Amino acid sequence: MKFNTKTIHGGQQHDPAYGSVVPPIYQTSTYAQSTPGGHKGYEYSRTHNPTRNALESALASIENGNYGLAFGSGLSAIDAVLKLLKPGDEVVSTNDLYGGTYRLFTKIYEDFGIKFHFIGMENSNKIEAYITPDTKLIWVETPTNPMMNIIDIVAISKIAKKHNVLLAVDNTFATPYLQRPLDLGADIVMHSATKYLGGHSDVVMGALIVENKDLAERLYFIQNASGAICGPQDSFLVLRGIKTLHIRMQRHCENGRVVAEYLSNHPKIENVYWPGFKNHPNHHIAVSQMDDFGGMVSFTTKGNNYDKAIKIVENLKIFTLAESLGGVESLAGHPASMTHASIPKEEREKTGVVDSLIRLSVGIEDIDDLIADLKQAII
Ligand code: P1T
Repeated sequence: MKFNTKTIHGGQQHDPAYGSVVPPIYQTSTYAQSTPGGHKGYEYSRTHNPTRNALESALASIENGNYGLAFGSGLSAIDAVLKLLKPGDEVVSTNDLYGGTYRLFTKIYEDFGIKFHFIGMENSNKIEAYITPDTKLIWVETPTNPMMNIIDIVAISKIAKKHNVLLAVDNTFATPYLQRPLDLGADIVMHSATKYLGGHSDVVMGALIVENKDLAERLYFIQNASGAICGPQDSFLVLRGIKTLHIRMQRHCENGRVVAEYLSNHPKIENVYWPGFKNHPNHHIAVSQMDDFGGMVSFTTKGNNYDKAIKIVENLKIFTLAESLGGVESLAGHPASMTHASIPKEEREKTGVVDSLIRLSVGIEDIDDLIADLKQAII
């Protein structure tokens, strides 16, 4: 089955009860048993729920994995991966990453005795120096949030395999429409399904997808034992979102390209971060591991003025000033004061998250309206 067919049919079957074509929302916490243990495969909805299972099968299918797991948020999915570790273990992580992920690593898991090395991974040769016998996980976000750095998944997976370390890739920005990390050698794919997978800014959800059975079993154990699952209504919504992922992503990519090119020719703009530019430092890697460049674009204005950046995001009328990304509607954010405010200023500035940085999630509206909005907003 090819990708566009998978988004609609992958891992799906008509509901066995009445043949319903769309998986019903099984809004139940529990399931009747005829005798203790005498049930139809479902006993309690933290452990299994048919609507969530339908979604988990779809997730596995679109990421070319064998097992999918859905969680109550992207961060709870990451949290489940971290629970594979124990005190004394070390993690090598991308230094430019979602602020909430950084906060989870440094404010929660460092206290549990896990050591994190945050490094720029644009040059994959740099990683090996940080790997010790205690390293158990390499955490990669690509493209990174918000600087749009591109990390070479194949190269890093070779290093991970050589040292017997798990490689997890946060595939939120690219989605499997553009990039399939398991095919590139990753062990775990993670998503904030809140974003492109859901696609309509109406659900908060996370996902993990793996190929390996033992790893899947460990993660299912954590999912059930820790309990950060998502509900059936949200599972239904994300399953519905996935069915149009391919056509939405196609338009996100088309609009993202026009916005990136418009900004790069704008006299008041200093830098535009978008992996589709030939002069993006890892454009060649983006070309090799992604099928297009996505709908996320970040930029800075000349003079790096905080107040001016705030004014620009306030001026926007069709782009909504809001946290999050990946929905059909265009959003704009100011990472330094919003999504990445939990990273200390000196740390975030090292990776380029300066005061004038603005991040756009380019939606699927008419591109002329989006360009006109940017034109009137940029001062
Ligand atoms: O918000 P949540 O569903 O818990 O997902 C966290 C997360 C993980 N990984 C990436 C790459 C993300 O972008 C996010 C969430 N990001 C935002 C809310 C944001 O505006 O960047």
